[in-house]
Amino acid sequence: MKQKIVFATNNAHKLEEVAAILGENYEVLSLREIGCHDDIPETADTFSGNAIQKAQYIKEHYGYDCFADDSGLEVDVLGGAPGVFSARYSGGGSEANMDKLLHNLTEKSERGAQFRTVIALLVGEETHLFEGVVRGTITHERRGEGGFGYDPIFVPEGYDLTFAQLGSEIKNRISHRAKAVEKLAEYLCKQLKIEN
Ligand code: ITT
Repeated sequence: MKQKIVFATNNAHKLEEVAAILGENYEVLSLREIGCHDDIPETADTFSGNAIQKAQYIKEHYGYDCFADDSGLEVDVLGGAPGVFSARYSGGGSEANMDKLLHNLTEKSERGAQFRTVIALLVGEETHLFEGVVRGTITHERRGEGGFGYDPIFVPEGYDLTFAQLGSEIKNRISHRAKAVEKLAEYLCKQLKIEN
């Protein structure tokens, strides 16, 4: 039987990626599927703080064991910005966020960056954190149509194409989210074996 688990996110792209990475043994329930249409608060100043806050909100208001991720892009030469503000960097959507970032990197040759995800899993009274990082560089212009957020301007280390060009199969194997979700899956799998 599939193990049901709630993913506390309003981002449909993240939900799709995580369901694909977790694979057939899990049924990942969206917030809509548990009847939640709330704007979940996200006011901490760290990824882990925000991930815990989002998961705790669902646990407190809806009673489900669940996990949430907080993630973002950290650019070396900008001191780790946009970081926890990745979704709200420009005040507009993804296009405006990329415009602002490319503008802030104009004429900068040092373009190292990383995507980072922290997943908080709340089961019973326990909280567990899982982290994933992928290093790469920021391009000078958008390339590719796939993915979401900053994917068209991020080239992961070891590749020449952006996440948006590489497609979901490769991204879901090497991304920050993939690395964190693999650790989550390993943990859930171990728990399941202990319980049965
Ligand atoms: P939830 O809080 O509802 O989960 P969100 O989109 O607000 O959804 P975050 O707070 O974690 O998610 O913000 C992450 C932002 O960082 C996201 O909106 C993107 O702009 C960027 N980001 C995170 N992971 C990404 C990825 O895999 N590819 C491209 N951009 C990503």
